[in-house]
This record gives sequence, structure tokens and C-alpha cells, in this order.
Amino acid sequence: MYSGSALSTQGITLERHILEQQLAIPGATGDFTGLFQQIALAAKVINSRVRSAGLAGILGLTGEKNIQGEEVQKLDEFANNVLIRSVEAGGHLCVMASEENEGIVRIPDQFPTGKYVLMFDPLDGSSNIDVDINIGTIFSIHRRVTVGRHGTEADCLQRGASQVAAGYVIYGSSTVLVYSMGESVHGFTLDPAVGEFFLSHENIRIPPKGKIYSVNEGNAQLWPASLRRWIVDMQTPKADADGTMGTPYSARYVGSLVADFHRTLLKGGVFAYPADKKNPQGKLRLLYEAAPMALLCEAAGGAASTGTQRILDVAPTSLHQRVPLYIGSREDVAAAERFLREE
Ligand code: P6P
Repeated sequence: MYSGSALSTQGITLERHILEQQLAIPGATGDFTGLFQQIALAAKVINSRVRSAGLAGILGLTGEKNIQGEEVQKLDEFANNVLIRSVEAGGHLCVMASEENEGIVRIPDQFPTGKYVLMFDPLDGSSNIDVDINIGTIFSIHRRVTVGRHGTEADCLQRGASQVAAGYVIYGSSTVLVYSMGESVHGFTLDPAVGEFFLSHENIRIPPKGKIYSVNEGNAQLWPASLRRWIVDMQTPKADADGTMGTPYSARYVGSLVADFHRTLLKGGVFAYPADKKNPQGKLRLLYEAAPMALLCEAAGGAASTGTQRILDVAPTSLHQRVPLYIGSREDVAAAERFLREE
């Protein structure tokens, strides 16, 4: 027998969901909905190319290096250009920033500008492209804080707590777009036959405590001893209340932030990219990796920390600054912070 709620949930497109969320926000103009539609279109185009990359013979390195000093994969460039071209003409943005661009990305003079700021990692985990492991696009949206036709770097250097929205697209066994405006988190799965994202994960909540930890243990000898003790603690079975021996945490590490975070968000546990002797500020970027993931995680009931400070409270000082990241279930992140406070 038809159940209205079942069909309606299956039939909710990303566009309809954003619109309904927008209507709940006083003074919303629909400007935001338009921007989201353009981001979703870019995701569909990137998805199509990611799925056919091996066939299109565009895998492999262009040989150039991005500002991170990393070899630039052709798909990185493609994804970056698709995102920029999809949103630059819409009149919703005053400025952009991308992992692939050293400075801010200016809205071309022939296009109108708007009140939002978009920052993104166009294809995170790109080192996994050639081995067909999940990769993703991460985005963060702020309202501008400056006046005048064009935005400036100051519009980008805002605390994560002031994000209007954040999200990611994971190009995995299916293509899922997850977004939040700060209150709740929702996931949409792309139906390639229809070319639409349909609501598939309504109101995602992360468990208060998980049983999975996710960190690159190859760096363990570069960590402080307190961090190694944290990992050993999770590897140590704890006796249950009735004295029966419990099970240790499982270790899962993909090496692609979007994949590791998506699993953490849905199953609980903790992902960490700590500071170490090689990366004294950590490896992950604040503005377009840690901060958007932190907004999503907190909106789902989790926590995100540098180990000593809430990620969403970090005051940015440069576009590509890096931060240590501990993110996931509240109790697991709190445990990491406790160990890090020890000498
Ligand atoms: P490592 C991918 O290059 C990335 O930026 C993130 O997606 C991922 O979490 C991290 O680096 C993996 O880094 O040093 O463990 O290979």
C-alpha cells in the first residue's frame, strides 16, 4: 500500500529540500538556492568525468605543481575549472577561494556579484584517483563581510562558525552530496538515470561514541608520545561493566578525507590528522577542508577540534593555512583531547 511519507522522502530532490530549508529562514531570498543548484550541477559534471576518467585517458599527472607543492592531476584542474565556471556568472558570489588557486578567485568583471563567498577543495584525495579510491569535492559558504562590488581575502578569512552552509560530494560506489546549514545534516544520492540528487540520508546524526579510529599510523613516530598512548588506548580491549572483555576499536584509513569523514559521520568514531614533526600545523587546510567538515560534524551532534581548540572558533590568518584535525563522535574527540593534554 502506498505510504505517502515513503514516496515523498524518496522523491525529495536536493533543489526542493534547499528551497524548503530556505523558506524556513526569515528574509531568505532564494539567492542561496540558486547558488546551491549551481554547485550541484558542477558536482554532476565532475562526477561524470570522474566516472569515465580511466577511459578518457586523462589520468596521470600534468606535471605541474599546485601551491601545495603537490603534483596536479588533470582531474583536479578539470574539477576546479568546472566549479568556477558553474558559479561565477550567477551573481550570487563576491569572491571565491580554491585549493588549486594561490590567491582569491575574482568574479570576472562581465558578471554581477552577490553576497556569498564560496571556498572549496575541488577534488580532495586526488592522489587516490589513479587507484580508483573514493575522492570528493568539499565546499564552504559564508556571507561577505566587506562592501563594494568585489569581495576580498577578508571575506574568506572568517571563522568556521560563521559559515552559512557547508557540504561535500563523495564520488564513491554511489555519488552522494551531504550538506548542512548548521542545524541538521542531510545526504542526497545521485540517480544517474535521472541526473537528480534525491534525499537518501535525512537528518544524519553521529553516535556519541564509536568503535573506529582513522589516522595514518605511518606517522606515529613523528607524533608526541601522548598521541601514541591515545591510539594504544583504543587498541586495548576494555572490560565491560559485568567484567566481560570488550573489543578494541577497528582501524580504517582510506587516505581521502571525504571518504574517511563520510564513514565517520555515518558510523561514528574518530578521524584524525594530527600535527607531527613533518607537519607542525597538521596537513589539512582550515578554510576548505577542516571548517566545512566541522560544521557538518557539529550539526550532526559530533565535535571537531585542533586537539586544543574547537575548529569552528579558529580565526583564519591565510587562505591555505593548515590545522591539526580531530573530528567525529563527541566522546572520542574528547578522549583525544584528554590524552593530548598529558605530557
Ligand atoms: P596522508 C589527500 O591528499 C588529503 O589531503 C586528504 O584527503 C587525506 O585525508 C590526507 O591528505 C591523507 O594524507 O598523509 O595520510 O596520505
